[in-house]
Amino acid sequence: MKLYVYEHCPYCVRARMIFGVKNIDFELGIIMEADIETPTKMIGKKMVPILQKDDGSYMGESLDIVHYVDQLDKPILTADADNKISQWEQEYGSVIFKLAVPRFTKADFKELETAEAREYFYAREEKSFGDLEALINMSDDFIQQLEPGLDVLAPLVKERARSDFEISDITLWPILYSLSIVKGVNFPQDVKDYMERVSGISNVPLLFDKVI
Ligand SMILES: N[C@@H](CCC(=O)N[C@@H](CS)C(=O)NCC(=O)O)C(=O)O
Repeated sequence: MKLYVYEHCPYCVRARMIFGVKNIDFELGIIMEADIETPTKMIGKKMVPILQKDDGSYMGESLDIVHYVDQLDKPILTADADNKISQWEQEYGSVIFKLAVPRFTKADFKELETAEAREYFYAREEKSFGDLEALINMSDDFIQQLEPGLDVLAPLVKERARSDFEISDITLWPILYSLSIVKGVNFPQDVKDYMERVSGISNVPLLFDKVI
């Protein structure tokens, strides 16, 4: 199977995680940001992640891919989402993306390796988020808004360490993956431990080496 992604994309991270957690072999393919044609041929629109199954057919939508891969052998994602984690994602996801997305546009990701791709991505994200430089300049305020949320998250993820890997890990961890590109965030130790532990079992590296 081949999974097509953008490296920065948190939805793509969801799909990468299930392969890592279940230790299933797959090939990782990168689609360039300005490439409209390739994904459109596969699933009818410019969107990733896209899974190419062994029969050659394509599947989009991160959670559909996650569940498809999970059910290939002994499903592990049997529990419902943890409500407290879902609420936390709702409450703090938006400030995390205001911090992470402007940095994604400046970082060293494979899908941004050409000037055309980076320009395309910058324009795409400005359309969704507004002035990206203004967001960068507001980083201290956003970090201040976020840090109480990380304190709320600490006991929740500590608890997660005692349970099996679940769908809430698939939805929460990519948000923390995104946050790991942001310089100057004080992660409570339990959150840092969770980020590192799930990175290990998912085989998806965090972005600490790219911090901006
Ligand atoms: N609902 C989709 C959302 C995926 C998504 O929004 N992917 C973004 C990249 S992070 C994308 O492909 N955006 C359109 C584009 O590249 O122009 C899923 O869960 O897979």
